[in-house]
Amino acid sequence: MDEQAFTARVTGDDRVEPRDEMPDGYRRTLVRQIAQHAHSEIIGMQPEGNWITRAPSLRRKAILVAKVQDEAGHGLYLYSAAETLGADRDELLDLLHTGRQKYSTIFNYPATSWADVAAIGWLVDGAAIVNQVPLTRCSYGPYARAMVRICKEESFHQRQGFEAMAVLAAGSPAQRRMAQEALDRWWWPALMMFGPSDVDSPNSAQSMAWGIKRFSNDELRQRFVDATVPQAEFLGLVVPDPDLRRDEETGHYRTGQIDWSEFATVMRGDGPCNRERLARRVAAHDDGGWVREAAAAYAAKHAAARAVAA
Ligand code: FAQ
Repeated sequence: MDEQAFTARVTGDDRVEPRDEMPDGYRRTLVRQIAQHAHSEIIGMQPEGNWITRAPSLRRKAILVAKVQDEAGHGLYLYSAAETLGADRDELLDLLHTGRQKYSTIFNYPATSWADVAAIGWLVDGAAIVNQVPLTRCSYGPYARAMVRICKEESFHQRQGFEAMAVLAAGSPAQRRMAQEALDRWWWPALMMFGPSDVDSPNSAQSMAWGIKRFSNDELRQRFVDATVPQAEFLGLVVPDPDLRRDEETGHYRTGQIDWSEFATVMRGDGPCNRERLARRVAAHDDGGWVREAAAAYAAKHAAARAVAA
C-alpha cells in the first residue's frame, strides 16, 4: 500500500474505518495502544473498588459504584475497538495476565484512605481527560468514537472527585490533612501517566504522523499541570513540588524534575501494588470462567436451533 498517501490521508480529518486498507504498523500500533488502554480501565477498577464497602455515606457509595462500573464499560468499548482491527480479546487478556502487555503505572499505587478515592477522581480522571479528549480526533474511527463517550463519563468522574476533595479540604483539620496527604501521594504518579518525556518516547513521532496521537506526552502533561495547579490553590492545598513556579512570560507552570527511575520501576512490575493488581485480575478472570462457558453454550445452542430452522 502507498504509505505516503495513507499518511497524507490520516493527517487530515479523514477517518480510517475497519475495512479500509492500512499499513501493518498502523494496525499494530493501534492494537497496542487500545489494548493497553483497555487493560488500564479494568485494572483501574481495583484501587477505588476496594473502597466501595467503606464509602463514608450512601451517596458517596452510589457515586463510587457507578464510577467503577463505568470503568468496566470503558474497558469493554476499548476491547471491542481493538477487535475491529482483528485482535482477539482472549489473546489480549492473556497478554495482560502474563505481563506481556502493559497497563497504566498509576494503578499500581495503593488507595490508603478515603481521600485517595477523591484524589483519584480529581487527578487520575483529570489526567485521563486531558490525554483522551484529543483521542476523540484520532484517525481510527472506532477508537475515536469510543473516546467520545468515555470522555463524557470521565468528566463526571473528575467532577465527583474534585467535589469530594473540596468537602475534605473545607472540613476538619484531620480531613484537611487527609486531603493534603492524598495530593502528596498522587501528584507525581499522575504526571507520570502521560508517559516518558518527548525525548524518551519511542512511539510518539510515528503515532503523531499517523494521527493517532494529536499532541506529545509533554504537551499534554503541561496542559494538565496548567489546569490543575489553580484547582489545588482553590482548594487551599499545596502541590508537593518545591520547584513549581509560574513562568510569567508564557503563563505556564514549570514543575520540578519527575522521578523517572520510579516510573521505570513501576513499569518493570516492581511498583507498590503491581503483583497484587495482576493477581487480583487473574483471579477475577478465573472466577468468571463459568459465565463465559455458559454464554458460549447458550450461543451455540441458539446457533444450532437457527441452523435447523433455516
Ligand atoms: N504506564 O512512546 P510512549 C484510565 C509505555 S487512564 C504504563 O510514549 P505511546 C482512566 C507505552 O505504552 C490510563 N506504560 O508510548 C481511569 C510504551 O510501551 P510499549 C490509560 C506507559 O503509546 C481513571 C512505552 O511506555 N490511558 O485508564 C505509560 O506513544 C481512573 C513508551 O511510551 C491510556 O492508555 C504509563 N503511564 O504513549 C480508569 C490513554 N506511559 O507499548 C480507572 C491512551 C507510557 O512500547 C480509574 N494511551 N507507557 O511497550 C496513550 O495515550 C498512550 O499510549 C500513552 C503512551 C500516552 C500512555
